[in-house]
Amino acid sequence: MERGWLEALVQKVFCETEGNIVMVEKGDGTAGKLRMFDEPLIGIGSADDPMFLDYKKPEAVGPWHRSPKEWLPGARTVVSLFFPISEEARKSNRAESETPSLEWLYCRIEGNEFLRTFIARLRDCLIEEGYPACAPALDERFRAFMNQKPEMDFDVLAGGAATGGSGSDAAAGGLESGAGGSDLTVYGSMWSERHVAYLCGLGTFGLSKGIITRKGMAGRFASLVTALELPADERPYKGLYDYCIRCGRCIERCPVRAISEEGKEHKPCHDWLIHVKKEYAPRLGCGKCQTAVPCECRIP
Ligand code: B12
Ligand code: SF4
Ligand code: SF4
Repeated sequence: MERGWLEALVQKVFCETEGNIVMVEKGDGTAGKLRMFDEPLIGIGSADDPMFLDYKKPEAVGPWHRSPKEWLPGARTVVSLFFPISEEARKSNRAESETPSLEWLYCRIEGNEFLRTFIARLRDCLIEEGYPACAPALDERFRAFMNQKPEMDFDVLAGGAATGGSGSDAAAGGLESGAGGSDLTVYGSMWSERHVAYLCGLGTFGLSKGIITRKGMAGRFASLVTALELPADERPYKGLYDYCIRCGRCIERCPVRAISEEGKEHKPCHDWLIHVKKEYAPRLGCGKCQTAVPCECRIP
């Protein structure tokens, strides 16, 4: 099978999946239509890429990060997709220095729902064509950790092989991060979309920790693993941060100073998102570090 076949399938599913256009209800009682995402960029990686083993190291993601064959025995290919946030939604979030725009919040919540529907359909289309597939983010084994202790059935700090583990729910939080020993708590997940995107050649990390793609950083990722065999894309970079020019604009943009020249702290960012949710529930989001910055919609 060729890459062109997958590209055509992605485009078809993207156009046919409902939910990318939403009505944004403004506080003044008016409502306006918003197209949340542009067509996705596609990156293809090999399920056997040795970098997946590196991701199990504590300094990368951690031993709870599952490799493609742990999601789907027989996996050959990993497909990572970057959905750029539309100009309209990006523009709306550029203006304010602190409050996230309503359009941005819709892209985070309704947008996430759209992407879950999209990736489920893409997975099902591949299965119908005879290629087993799994979208880790939708898998019942998937867990994200928000300042939580990963509950694994092996010793995390001993670096044991990641073979399962019950994990914990992403909604909780509140513990101190960075602790050693058995109190280790992390921000992370069993399948990091950004690390998968990096491996699939879609882009590199930035100082603010988002991935900068050739359509910039303002956007969201989705991915799947499949038994369909396709040639992997070449990674057009060598270093983790190659696309970041270290201009420091994201440092200035962050309302809670979570970013510095040394990198980014997840806790103040997470606390800010919880604060935003108090006002805008059921929505949350921020993304100031991804808008009005040189890496917003291109490689700077
Ligand atoms: C947990 C989480 C959070 C946490 C912690 C963030 C984090 N960086 O981990 C909080 C709540 C703070 C958060 C906030 C936001 N998030 Co968030 N979040 C996630 C989630 C669920 C898991 C992330 C994860 O697994 N992290 C793992 C840890 C290890 O990552 P890390 O510390 O950054 O990784 C470093 C190390 O690995 C190090 N490293 C060391 N050695 C090595 C070796 C190798 C080989 C490599 C590659 C790396 C490496 O380099 C990395 C970068 O410095 C993902 C969804 C998913 N399943 O992936 C979304 C996700 C990362 N979030 C996303 C977004 C958009 C946001 C927000 C903008 C919220 C919003 N929508 O308004 C903010 C932005 C914050 C920021 N500046 O990055 C997007 C990112 C899009 C992008 N362009 O990159 C994701 C991918 C969701 C999605 N489906 O698109 N998020
Ligand atoms: S704003 Fe500048 S420093 Fe921050 S991630 Fe983008 S390019 Fe890097
Ligand atoms: S790091 Fe977090 S709090 Fe700071 S601008 Fe980015 S999303 Fe907002």
